[in-house]
Amino acid sequence: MADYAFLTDSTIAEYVRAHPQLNTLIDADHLVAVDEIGDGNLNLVFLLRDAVGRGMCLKQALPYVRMTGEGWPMTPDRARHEVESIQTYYALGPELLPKIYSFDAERHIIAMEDLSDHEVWRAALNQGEQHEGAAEAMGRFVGGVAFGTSTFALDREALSEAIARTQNPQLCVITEDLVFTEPLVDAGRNSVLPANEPDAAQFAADAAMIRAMGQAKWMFMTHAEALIHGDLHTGSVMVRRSADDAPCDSVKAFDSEFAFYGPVGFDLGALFANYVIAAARAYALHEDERAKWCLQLVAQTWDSFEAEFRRRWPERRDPRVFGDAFLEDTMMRWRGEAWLFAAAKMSRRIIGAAKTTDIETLPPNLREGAARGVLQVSRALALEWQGNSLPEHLIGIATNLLEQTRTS
Ligand code: SR1
Ligand code: MG
Repeated sequence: MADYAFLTDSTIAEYVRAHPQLNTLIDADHLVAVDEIGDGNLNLVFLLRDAVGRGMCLKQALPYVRMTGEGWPMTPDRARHEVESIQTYYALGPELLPKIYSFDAERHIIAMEDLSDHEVWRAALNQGEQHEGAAEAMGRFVGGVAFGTSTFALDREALSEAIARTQNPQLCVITEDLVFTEPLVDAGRNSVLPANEPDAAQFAADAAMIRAMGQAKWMFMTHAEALIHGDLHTGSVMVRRSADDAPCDSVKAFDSEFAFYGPVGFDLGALFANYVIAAARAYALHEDERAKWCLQLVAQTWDSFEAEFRRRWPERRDPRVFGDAFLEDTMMRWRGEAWLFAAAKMSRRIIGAAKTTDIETLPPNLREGAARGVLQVSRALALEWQGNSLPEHLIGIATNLLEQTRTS
């Protein structure tokens, strides 16, 4: 039994009324819409609108995983991790984050900016929309976080305090199990189409994949480089543009409840993986030009990540040993690690729990090839992550494999 009350349509107005700082932003006595819109795996998400058109989002962490129900308990303290990480990121550059209005630590409720003039990027990609500038913005976001929350920007005491405060073991274990382990070792949560069972079996028996996932999991568990988002897939990004052919005028990262001090390549790999998944969908639908556009996002994110990190580099705290040779080594290392984490992040979405709508909403005859293609790209990246990790090489590998494996 939870020891706090869950929000419902009928208690939301009372909740807002009881919090004067919220009641000045939206009129609880004249709400014209209260919609529960949570489509993620974990939380309740309500969107409110008042009679003069003002909106607000209230997000509440449940004490269990929403996707499965009470049988999978999960700390609601994840809401604090989300709020604190957003506040940290916000201080580095507010334009890429939602505004936080309040945080209720007893009921694990975050009140934040209504972004209903934005779309979830994954939904937009699924509809064939091409939001220019979003991948570049997310690269800039990861670059800013990689520098601004790390030893390059913080003194030792502040860094140690930040690492201690942001320990997030229960959420990390989800990732360690679902992303790195279970695609190889089924814990009863895996599922694929019957036609993809041989693909999943080959994947689990692939010695290079097992070796690579060991490396990836160990890095995830031990490399406390920066306050990474921890779940930066295209469903954790909101995009907005003024017209179909206009570039994005707003891009927001949200849902950072998995944030902790981890490896920078993990967030890059999450983005790369989801671009490959979006491309697999586009290839399956024979939208080849759009598939190529999706894959180009890998280069856009990498380039803007690198540019942002290099832009900040002259401000680093300790240039005595963190010199330019170190910078080059680190960039190269992160680029390879992004391949490794991309391999993990794309395969878990095919084999394990918590799949993606990009693939799952394809009809089975097309899904078969798209799933096979993503698994083959994953295996290729796991084999080559320590070699040529230029974005163009990843794009080439994915183009060839996704084109070859699609089914009709
Ligand atoms: C049990 S949570 C499953 C997944 O949902 C989140 O979005 C994360 O990706 C997590 O792995
Ligand atoms: Mg999420």
